Amino acid sequence: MSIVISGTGLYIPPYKVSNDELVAAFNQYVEQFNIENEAAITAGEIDALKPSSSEFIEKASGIKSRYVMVKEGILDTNTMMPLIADRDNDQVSIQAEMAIAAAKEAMKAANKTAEDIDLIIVACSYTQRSYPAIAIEVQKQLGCQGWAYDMLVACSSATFGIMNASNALLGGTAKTVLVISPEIASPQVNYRDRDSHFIFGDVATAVVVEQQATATAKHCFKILSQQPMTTFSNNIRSNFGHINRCNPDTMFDTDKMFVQQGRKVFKEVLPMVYSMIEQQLEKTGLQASDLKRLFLHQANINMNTFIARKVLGRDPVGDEAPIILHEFANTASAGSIIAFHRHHDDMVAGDKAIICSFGAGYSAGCLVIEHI
Ligand code: CO8
Repeated sequence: MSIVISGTGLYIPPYKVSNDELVAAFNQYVEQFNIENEAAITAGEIDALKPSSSEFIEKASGIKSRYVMVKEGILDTNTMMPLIADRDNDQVSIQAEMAIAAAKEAMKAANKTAEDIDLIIVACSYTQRSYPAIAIEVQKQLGCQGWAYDMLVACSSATFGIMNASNALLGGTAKTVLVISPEIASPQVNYRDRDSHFIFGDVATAVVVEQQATATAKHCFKILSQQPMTTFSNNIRSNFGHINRCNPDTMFDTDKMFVQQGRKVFKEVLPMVYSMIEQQLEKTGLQASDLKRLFLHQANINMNTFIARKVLGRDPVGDEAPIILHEFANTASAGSIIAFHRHHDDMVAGDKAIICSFGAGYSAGCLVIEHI
């Protein structure tokens, strides 16, 4: 049985935050902090905080701006988090709302209606609650039958989700699968941390996965090979979880947000990823020169350029390895799918590509695909 990706969808949140806006708020916070703590800083008890800069952010990461679901609060030095209002249980939750919008676009691209979908996988870095699953809420709102579940593998959630979809099709437990990645990262960003205040944005992506035999869309991509992998690391970590409330003294500490050793991640993840891509190409009997496009995880432009150069043996040209970081920032597992969504319209039968994720865990996932 051949499995294809037959549609993609993208939901862009309503608000944009530029580097300049974030840096202005951060630097105002730094100034306030240093004034308030002047005595302790002078006594050498604590270090003065250093300012951030838009130039550094763009050069180090390639990020120019990001989208967020709620902007209110992020730039206010007294809050520095999005002020997301609670919704009643009978209202659609914010994460389901994002997921539904992306899902509808993917279904349209794949020529599918709610009756066709019999499995929904919500695959992302965080879900706003543990139960009922966001995927089951989306299932109800879309009017689909079958089954649905949530899964979390940080930046590799979308690729692992597509692999799970493919396994469900092969196992006969589903006929048409929606894999949705509503990444609402902004609540987990420490906007007071110079090293990471600029990294993330919110977004939702969706893909439809089905058998080649049922696919009717204009752009269908057969999955030639797929490989997930994980290896434990504390270098990207968040200790946020349901146990936090059991220690009121530490429940709001900064380790409950996104924390990383960015340099270490950069150095350790790169070799892991390009050797994985090489293995996948070998497994499918392909050369790097057979690839029309590399849809890579979007965490850092220098990382993407390095991987593309290593795989291709030269610098990528044109949109061979598309970058969406400048507009969206790091959107965790949605990044490689946004690149795929935005840059596949010109692909024709026989064109091959990879979709590759990498991030916290560590985790990495690689799919080799071919336009049929
Ligand atoms: N402004 C100005 N200067 C700064 C700033 C700033 N904001 N931050 C750091 N600097 C300074 C540093 O102090 C340092 O100065 P000095 O040389 O004097 O010590 C200098 O700039 C260089 O600092 P770095 O070495 O840290 O800079 P890098 O070039 O390494 O860039 C990056 C930092 C951008 C973080 C980079 O290391 C990177 O992108 N690494 C890869 C990280 C990565 O891929 N992580 C994956 C995370 S995504 C993921 O797994 C998903 C998790 C789940 C989702 C979470 C949602 C919230």
